[in-house]
Amino acid sequence: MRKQFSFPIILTLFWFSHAGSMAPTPAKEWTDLWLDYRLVSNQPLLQEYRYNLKVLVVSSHSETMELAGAELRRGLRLLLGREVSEGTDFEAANSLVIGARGALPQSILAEVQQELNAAGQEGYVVKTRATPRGKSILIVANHDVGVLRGAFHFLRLLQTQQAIRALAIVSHPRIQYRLLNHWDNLDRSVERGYAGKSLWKWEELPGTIDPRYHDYARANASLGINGVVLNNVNANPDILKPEYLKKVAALADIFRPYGIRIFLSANFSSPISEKFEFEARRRGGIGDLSTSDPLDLHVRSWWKNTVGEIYQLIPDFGGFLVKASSEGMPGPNDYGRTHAEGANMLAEVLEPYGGIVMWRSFVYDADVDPDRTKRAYKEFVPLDGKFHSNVFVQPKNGPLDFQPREPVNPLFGAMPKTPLMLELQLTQEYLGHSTHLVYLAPMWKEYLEFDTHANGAGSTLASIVDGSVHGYPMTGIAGVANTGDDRNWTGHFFAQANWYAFGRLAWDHTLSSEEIADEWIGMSLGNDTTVLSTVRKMMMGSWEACVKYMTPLGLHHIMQEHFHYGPEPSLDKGREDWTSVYYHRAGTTGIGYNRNSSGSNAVSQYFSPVRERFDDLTSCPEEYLLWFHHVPWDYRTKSGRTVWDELCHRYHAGVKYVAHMQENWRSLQPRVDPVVFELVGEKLAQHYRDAGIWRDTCLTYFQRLSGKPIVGDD
Ligand code: GCW
Repeated sequence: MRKQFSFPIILTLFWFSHAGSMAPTPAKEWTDLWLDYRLVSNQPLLQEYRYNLKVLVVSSHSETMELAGAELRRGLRLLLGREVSEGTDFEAANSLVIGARGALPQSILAEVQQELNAAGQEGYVVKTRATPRGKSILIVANHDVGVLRGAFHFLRLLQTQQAIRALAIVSHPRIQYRLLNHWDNLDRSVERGYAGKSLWKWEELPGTIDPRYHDYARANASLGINGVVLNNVNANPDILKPEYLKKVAALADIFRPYGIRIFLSANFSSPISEKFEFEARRRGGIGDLSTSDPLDLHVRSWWKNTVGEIYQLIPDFGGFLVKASSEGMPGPNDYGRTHAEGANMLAEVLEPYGGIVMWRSFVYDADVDPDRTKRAYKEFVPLDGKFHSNVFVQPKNGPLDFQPREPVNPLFGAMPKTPLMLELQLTQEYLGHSTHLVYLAPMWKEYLEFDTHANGAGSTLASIVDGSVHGYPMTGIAGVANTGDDRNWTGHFFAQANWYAFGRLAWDHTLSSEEIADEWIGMSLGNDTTVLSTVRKMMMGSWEACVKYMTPLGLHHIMQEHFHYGPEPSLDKGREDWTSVYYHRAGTTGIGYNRNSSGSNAVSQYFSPVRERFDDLTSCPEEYLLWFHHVPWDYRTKSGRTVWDELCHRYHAGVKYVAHMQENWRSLQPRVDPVVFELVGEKLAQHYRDAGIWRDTCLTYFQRLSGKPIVGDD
């Protein structure tokens, strides 16, 4: 039945069925993401909010302050169900006063001086204030963009139905560069994108401005994301041509008032003439040179001119993200130069403008080591201290490639003199694309909280990335975006939560996954307590379930080649070709990749005592068992089951969890928006089918090697 209704028909039916009722609940506005302010349902709170929020006082006028004012006006109108009046009296009771330092009267400044100092360049203060005539609420900051972020924070309090009687919030980001990386191509395809085409309509820009650019910037501003890399790291050199730079500049103009700077991925061959035809990714560039050797003076001046042109158009351009000498992309290695020489050449020309280079460490040159997971460390650690001060090296969270679960990338902690920008992946390349419901915050927290012991106990990944361990002069975090032009932005409604969670953690990595889930659910699905507790439970276990039905016990990279969605454990192209059998190393006697000290010794790249913990079979966490060890099929795991039985158990448990999610979701039918209910239900049905395929394919394949019966109850 369900499938007979197309999406617009469902919407129309829903609208008609509610059109005559007293208080129609509109179908969820997809474009608003977590910002579709709905009337506060808790009556006492609604009265309290209405009483306290009668007047809005906006202290000054700039594009950013206009945005903050408009957001509050709209938000309050929808949340409180009535207009707030505009005022100019900073001392009025029951008012909301917003302003940046320079525009605040002395009386207010004197009261918030300390908090403003603590809020820093990017943060804000939200504070209840006693005026001579009663109470007011201040949203103040050192700069306008802080006020905008504070406005979003304040609205979030109302959306999640928090008390606002005595506010004393000072918030500032723990990490300086908080970026989304788009792997968007100029033809609007998106590498590893599962939510439609690219948001950037290059063919229309700069003349036509899609309103979604504003919606996108608004959503990011609500999270405090302050930079966007527009194009794929497998970069097309054309992005640096003047006609494209004009398009980029148009986007920069839109994003600027939201506190978001533009960055671009640069192709290392850009200075080379297009007449030079190379293979696939090493195509010619857009310049007139025959080389892109970073030490060549012509190459350096080509970049200098190009960067100069960029800053003419985009005075606050952020800098370049570079994938070089990696997966066929050109780079300094082509000329016998190091990554540092390549990165520094770009850093030098960006430096006078305050621009930075983000140089990815995702390299795995087969000549470096037979174990792919060891290669980036071996290439990059010797370069520590050789990069210019405006260069980040950007490693992925794990040493392989965004697997459902990996141990932490050992580069973190091993480059104390080089700021490392953590790269996470929001788009679910290896975690079920936009079909599986997988809440990624618990995974990111597992990485962030992992203690590397780089500088003794307490050297968590988060404290390396935020600069507290090595005192980095700049700090950064990047997330590979999961957005596209799909109506719901991310393909799966629940994938919006990963965008949200990334932004929140980038701002404050100490937030818990539960807190973030609660915020997102409250803002996106409402504050019904049953909805909150049921959806939170679904989300919180969803990543662990995905690990179980895909790659339990430390298995990795057994996905279908190229597509990376379904299982293909039998994929074999010879040992050194990094296909499934290279990674799982399953045979008739056992399973797992021996990376301990008797094997590839990848464990040696970790700090003591992590190294010893991973090295020793008995102390190695079982989550990474088959990542670091090859064990016989009869090896006893901590549960008392053999490794074979444990694999069976986990594959079954993972799939069962998806069935539970389906049941839980069904139970929410009367409580959530019907369109969301329907579409998520359909996704979950496919999720369940495909998780079953993972379980059956993997267990059948491994069984042929273990020779043991598949155990488990379904
Ligand atoms: O995981 C691999 C992906 C590639 C991606 C590459 C990278 C952008 O399969 O699609 O290319 O990682 O991170 O550079």
